[in-house]
Amino acid sequence: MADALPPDSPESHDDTAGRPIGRRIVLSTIAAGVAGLFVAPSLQEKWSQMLGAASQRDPTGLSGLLPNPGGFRYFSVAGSVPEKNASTYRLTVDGLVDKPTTYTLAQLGAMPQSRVTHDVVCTDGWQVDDVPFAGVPLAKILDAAGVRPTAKAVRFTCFDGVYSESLTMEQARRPDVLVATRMLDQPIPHISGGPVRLFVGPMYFYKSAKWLSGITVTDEVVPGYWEEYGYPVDGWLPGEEPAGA
Ligand SMILES: Nc1nc2c(c(=O)[nH]1)N[C@H]1C(S)=C(S)[C@@H](COP(=O)(O)O)O[C@H]1N2
Ligand SMILES: [Mo]
Repeated sequence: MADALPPDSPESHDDTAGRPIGRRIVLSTIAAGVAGLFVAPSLQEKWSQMLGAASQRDPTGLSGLLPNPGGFRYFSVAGSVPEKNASTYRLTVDGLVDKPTTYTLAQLGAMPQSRVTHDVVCTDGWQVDDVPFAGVPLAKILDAAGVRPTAKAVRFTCFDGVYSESLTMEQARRPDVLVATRMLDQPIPHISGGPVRLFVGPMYFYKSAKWLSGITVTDEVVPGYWEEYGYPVDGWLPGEEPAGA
């Protein structure tokens, strides 16, 4: 919820001059400049079909130019993001591990899979209830890499070249944290951060980094992209914070 954020965070609802560029301004820029009138409608059509949900339009009509199936709002801090597929996608795991590894999509698919259904909640005020995500529990990937005793946290990077996120080691090992390859029981489309995105069920959706390409085990939490602008590093949804955390 917005009131969980610092008053002048980039997602606050009273953007004024002099503050960092607000989220809705970024969204508008994407709508007007990148997705544009030409590309967006066909994507929107495709997505509505793929995800079997009606698209929605906002009152300004601006974000309505973006694919918005089932109530999801497309967000990217990067203006354009390269598309990756089964032959070009790679996930690297490195840092404080005994066995740095690079995974293909097929290799991720061969690992133990898990399905987690959770409400998706953005700090901007939109929410989609009971969204199933599936993929490899992050804990399995950490185990396979052999996390060293000095490790305290995990840093996530993305092939958009800009976004990053972080979790403590304890958070990262929760069963509701996935390296997700499926969303709504379908492969994750590019626009939703596919082919692989992080899914952190118990936290605000900004923690669920799209277009995941790097997992680096670190000795301390490295605040992620929005966290540099004042977002809580521990992005627990209301009621999800474990006692004593
Ligand atoms: N790489 C990347 N991941 C990201 C973001 C982003 O801008 N870039 N935005 C975050 C935020 S604030 C939200 S609400 C969700 C939006 O995911 P969606 O576009 O699938 O709705 O992605 C999160 N992960
Ligand atoms: Mo968000």
